[in-house]
Amino acid sequence: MSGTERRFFTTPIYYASGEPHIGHAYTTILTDVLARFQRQDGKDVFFLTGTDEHGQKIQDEAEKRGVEPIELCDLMAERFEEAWKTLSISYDRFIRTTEDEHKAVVTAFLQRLWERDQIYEGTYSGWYCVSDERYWTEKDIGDDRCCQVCGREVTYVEEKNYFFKMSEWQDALIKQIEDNPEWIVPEVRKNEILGFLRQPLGDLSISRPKSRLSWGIDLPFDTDHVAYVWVDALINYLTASGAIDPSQPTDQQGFDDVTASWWPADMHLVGKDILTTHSVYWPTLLMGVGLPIPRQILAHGWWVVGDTKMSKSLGNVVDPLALRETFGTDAVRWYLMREMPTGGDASYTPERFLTRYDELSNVLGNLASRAISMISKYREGVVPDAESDGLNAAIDQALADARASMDDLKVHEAFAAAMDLARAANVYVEERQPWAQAKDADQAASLDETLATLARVLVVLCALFQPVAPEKMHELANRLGLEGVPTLDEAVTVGLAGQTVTPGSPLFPRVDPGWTADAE
Ligand code: ME8
Repeated sequence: MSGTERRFFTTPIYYASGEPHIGHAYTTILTDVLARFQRQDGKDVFFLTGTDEHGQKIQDEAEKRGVEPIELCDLMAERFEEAWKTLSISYDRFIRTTEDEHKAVVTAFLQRLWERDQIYEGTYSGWYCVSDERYWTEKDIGDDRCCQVCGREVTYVEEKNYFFKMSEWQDALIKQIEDNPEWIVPEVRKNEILGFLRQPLGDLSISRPKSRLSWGIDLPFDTDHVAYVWVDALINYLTASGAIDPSQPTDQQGFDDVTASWWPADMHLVGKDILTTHSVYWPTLLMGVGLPIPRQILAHGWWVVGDTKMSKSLGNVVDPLALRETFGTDAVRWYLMREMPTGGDASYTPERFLTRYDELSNVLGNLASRAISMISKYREGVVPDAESDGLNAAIDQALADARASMDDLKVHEAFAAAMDLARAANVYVEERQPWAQAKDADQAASLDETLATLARVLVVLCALFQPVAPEKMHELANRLGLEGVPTLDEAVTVGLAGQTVTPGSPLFPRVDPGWTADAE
């Protein structure tokens, strides 16, 4: 392997029982932005997403539609892949849990747990939520007998189950969280998990009897049972990492040495609804087979409209994903990233969307248009060979702030820093007044300097905004005469003198969507 630093990012794998929606889009765009930023910063990145295709929810939905489960999964996997294409998601691998490779890794993983005496047979009796695929205790469900996550009615089941000895790993998990305060971010979520771990941790049921649910992966040691869908789903991260080779004899499958693979993941990005599965079930399962655990878990908040979590049809509210038809993909990405403080909740309103779009259009788009058109008008499109360090301090500041914010996972702040640089460049134009410099032959050298500085700042902005606005920044790079968007390091060193720029229509044109923006 090369000495380049590597980063492995994952999104949740989304249930193939329904269409992609804005919530899925948010997590996936956030992951894409982090992945693109790290690539821009010279890292070797592996970005994984995919679909979760087994379990009761899928079986029930397929039955409702009168199709086979795999037909439903094929359809939905295609829908997700199409959605990610339209939203410019640069994933490296799209995994489906019905793939043979994944099934073989799950089988090897369970076999390994079994051989390490981490699994025992028992009876489960209690309440079960089909929709969330979760067991609940009498105490959890209260008098109304409803699921604590989705509010749907739960059903009573009594069945033979295999259990993973999760309780054995409670102390190790608490130590991991306490010793590594940044392992779960944001802090409020870490504290929730620590609070949860103050109670004794139970063992985890990892199987479902085939008599009730057949759509799953067989347990290697009892084929009358399939793996619990969450265990199956979490293992996707390991499958895609390439760490495990199930075709080898059990002692050579890779459980003892993962160095030749992408494992462990650098970051699992998830919504706060699935933090327990990722920060309790998953690491303890990994401890059970003796594998390293993921390096970090980021649990973000909800997009809401009023008091409602946005994860289905929005009725009369303008769907943010539909806005891409009017404003373009990059505008939707920008809004979602800039408006939600990473980790917190955010309220979606079309008015705020427009306010954020105006920022793109009036600050960044306007700067690009005026700088390129002045180079065309005053210097026939050729970037002058002159001093270009008029905005050096602002450039250094923006790069340092953006990198620090990305390291802190404050994506909204990283792009605020990038936008501040564009603002500073607009102020520079007002101060230098290139239109006045152009009228005075004595100021030709000063005009050269102004234009060279503006060309230089545009290259840096192009590199900084690329993770959130890949389409438009690609276009901007072309207009600046570059072959592609430079990395952050290249952007500060690339020489533009003598390069020909090409004017074009506004990058972020004014559009009248039929409503007005609120005040900033
Ligand atoms: O839970 N705001 O899949 P899922 C922000 N298959 N994000 C939201 C959101 C909202 N309003 N609504 C949904 C599953 N999300 C499992 C995962 S992983 C091994 C298995 C996002 O289709 C958020 O990332 O229900 C949440 O965690 C995810 O969609 C749930 O997607």
